[in-house]
Amino acid sequence: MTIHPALHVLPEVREALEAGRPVVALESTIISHGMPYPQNVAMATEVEQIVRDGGAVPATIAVLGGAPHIGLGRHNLELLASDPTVAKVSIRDLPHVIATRGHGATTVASTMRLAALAGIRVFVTGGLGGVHQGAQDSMDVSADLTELSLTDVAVVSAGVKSILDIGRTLEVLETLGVPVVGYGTDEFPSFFSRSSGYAAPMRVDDVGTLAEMMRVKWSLGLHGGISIANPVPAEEEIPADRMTTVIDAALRESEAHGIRGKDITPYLLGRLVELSGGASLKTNIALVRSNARLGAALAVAYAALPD
Ligand code: PSU
Ligand code: MN
Repeated sequence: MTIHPALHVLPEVREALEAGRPVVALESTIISHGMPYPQNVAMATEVEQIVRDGGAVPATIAVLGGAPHIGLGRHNLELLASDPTVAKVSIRDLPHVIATRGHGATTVASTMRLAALAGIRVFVTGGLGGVHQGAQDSMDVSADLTELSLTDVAVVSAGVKSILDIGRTLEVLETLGVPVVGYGTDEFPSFFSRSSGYAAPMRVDDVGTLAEMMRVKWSLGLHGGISIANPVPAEEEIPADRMTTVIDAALRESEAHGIRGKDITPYLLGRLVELSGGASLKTNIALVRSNARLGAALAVAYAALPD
């Protein structure tokens, strides 16, 4: 696997990639636009340590001064967490932020693409983007879904929040040929809650089988990602009915304020933290920790497969 020459790869990450050792990609929109400061930088630092403790090298991905970075030092994590000029960068935004030498926090879609250009096959995040509620009219469907259909990276998340239309999101992923796996669960999780009312399209209970799915899929030339939905630990979940009240209030406010496009997800996440009195943030951090443990174990299992 060659590493694309435009990437700035942290030496530790480059050495691991060249030696075929496990590496886990981490996104940065969750840092810059998904959580408040300073909990965001604490989360980002802790999650990197969890990946290390699990036997893999963490590579947080972002665009800094127009350069796509694979792996960040402390100073850059702090910048992403606190600098208000950091743009939210999805796939369509990559050429602009690079050409204008800007700072960009990468979404699931753009993190996947940059990870793949570095040869990283496992990526850990909190929640996927998807089909927004009301997308029948607004046509607001996250580029995360198209990217999952294109790019060969396994993405560990805690499912899809009910700020999105979970049923339609699952339908689009099926159309795009993306395997959606419930990890240790028959039900697709809804981020804050272990339940969603929707069945997980398939279930796997061990990382060895997940690694084998990755190998099989790509060796058959079935390009694209695998979505691994890891339910939030039971002791940390917020029951779906309690979250629904908060989410409905946030959605009504976003409509009243005319929030649209790339601003809607960050707006809703911020309001959820406020309206839940901080409970949503606590659960968000807990589920990212749990996803990091699973992602590290998966990267280790995938690296151990025979060539
Ligand atoms: N869901 C979260 N936290 C996040 C995001 C989603 O719980 O930080 C971010 C991710 O980076 C995801 C992006 O890729 O929002 C989706 O944004 P959009 O719908 O504009 O594609
Ligand atoms: Mn959108």
